Amino acid sequence: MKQRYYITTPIYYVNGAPHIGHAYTSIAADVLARWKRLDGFDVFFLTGTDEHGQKVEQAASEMGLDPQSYTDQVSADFRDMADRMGISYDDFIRTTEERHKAGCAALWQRMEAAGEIYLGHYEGWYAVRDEAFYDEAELTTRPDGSKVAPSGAPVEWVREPSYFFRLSAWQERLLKFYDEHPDFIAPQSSRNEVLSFVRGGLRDLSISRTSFKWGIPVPGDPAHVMYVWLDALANYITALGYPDADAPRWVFWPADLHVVGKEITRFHAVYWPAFLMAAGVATPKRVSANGWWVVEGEKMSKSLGNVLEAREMAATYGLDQVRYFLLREKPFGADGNVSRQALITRINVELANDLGNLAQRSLSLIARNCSGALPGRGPATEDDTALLAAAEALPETLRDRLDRQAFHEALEETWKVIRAANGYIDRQAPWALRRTDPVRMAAVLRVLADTLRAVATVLQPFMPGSMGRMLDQLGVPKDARDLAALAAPLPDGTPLPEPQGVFPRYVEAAG
Ligand code: ME8
Repeated sequence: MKQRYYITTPIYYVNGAPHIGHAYTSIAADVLARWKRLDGFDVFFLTGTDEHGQKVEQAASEMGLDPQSYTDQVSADFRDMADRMGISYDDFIRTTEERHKAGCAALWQRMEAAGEIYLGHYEGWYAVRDEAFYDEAELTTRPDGSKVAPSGAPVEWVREPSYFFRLSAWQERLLKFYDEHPDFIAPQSSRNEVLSFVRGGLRDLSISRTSFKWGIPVPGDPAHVMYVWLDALANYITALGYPDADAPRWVFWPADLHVVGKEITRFHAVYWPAFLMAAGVATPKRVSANGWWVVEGEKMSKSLGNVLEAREMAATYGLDQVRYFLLREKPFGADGNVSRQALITRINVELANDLGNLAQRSLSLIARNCSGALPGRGPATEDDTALLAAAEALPETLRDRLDRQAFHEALEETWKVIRAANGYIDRQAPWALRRTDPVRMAAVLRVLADTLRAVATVLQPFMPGSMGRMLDQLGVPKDARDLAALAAPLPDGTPLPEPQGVFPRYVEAAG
């Protein structure tokens, strides 16, 4: 039986249009989902939208719309972004769906039945932009006397009746949990942050609000709506049919990986496992946080007008080119800069030149000199063996890197092989062998074709469209494109289609 793998993206707030930051996290999760499928796993990949709470209610009212029609519109836009960015999700959950509301109410009831919830009064600071409560000590005072959260979000004083979750009682159990699961939080910096937050002592968490209506009503007390983070986190189990343990999808729980942005690790690595343990549900295996993108050195903001839209970027530079750039440019957990120049350089040097030209040169030599059919291997030289061994090692190397979400290393390792293949083709000079030793020429071209097949196979999760086209040109049948299929060589004489460039150079429009 296939091993299962459940991976999620954050569900995005529908208070504004999707941008490259949202696309990035979804693309990273998509690469992993596609990689696991390629590696023979039974994958369930979830994404969706987070539609309740004060922030969304305010955004709807600013647009003069009722929250439901507003969220319908914005959620559809996020789904369109996911579709156009090639996100291969198995389900797209919306927190306004009945299945979610019902599952979320059930989670509340389990926590309540376990004695983990009580009614009280909340008085303290709240940042609507972060949908988060803050302690006085976490805030900074601006020169004008106003207070802001560590994220820079303005805070307001809230005073209202509220249900609380007994988070204060979970400190020791959480610390033990992190200790027993050293890989639960990545990267290390996020793990350290979470550990020091929990070691610092936990207060009970306010989990309901009464001052607005746009949320899931608290079971048995509809004057309250659930805190949007409790509502949102529950999506990861409601999408699988929680609380129905017989739901066909429930077999995927616990999640193997929650991919998130670094600013929301506290919610995923502290509150979420505590809620689950309180309700008697298994905890997820790992939370991996991505760093923050800025654009040309500046934080993206509507007022600066520098918000990058992923679909527009894909239309300008190519979808696979953008996907490649985002995962290659920085380590996943680190912050990074989207710069137009860096993007163009990667497209022209690494994609068009290193990989595109290698494929084009190899395939057109086969088309011209081997009657357009895959030549057979000859007796292997040392040079052949070294290149083939490097190519054959790729699946194992990438498995290791991708299990740690080290996307940039996975790509760097693949490019080492591509660069080695470029060195090989220059040394072997098959174009010259054509006259002097056509048998050896055919053998060299076969080594190149096999290397390209391995490279294109492992790169499919990153660049599904272009690598699919490269595998077409290499004559690899559609059902022989997973990692396991690499073990079986393609039959000699496989007819190859006319080669066509896969990665055009990006040329600046004149003027
Ligand atoms: O936090 N760089 O939703 P959200 C990198 N609804 N990643 C970025 C980014 C940037 N500049 N901007 C956004 C929420 N992201 C909650 C989540 S989950 C149960 C609920 C990505 O719409 C990053 O992954 O604010 C971040 O965590 C996510 O978008 C935040 O999306």
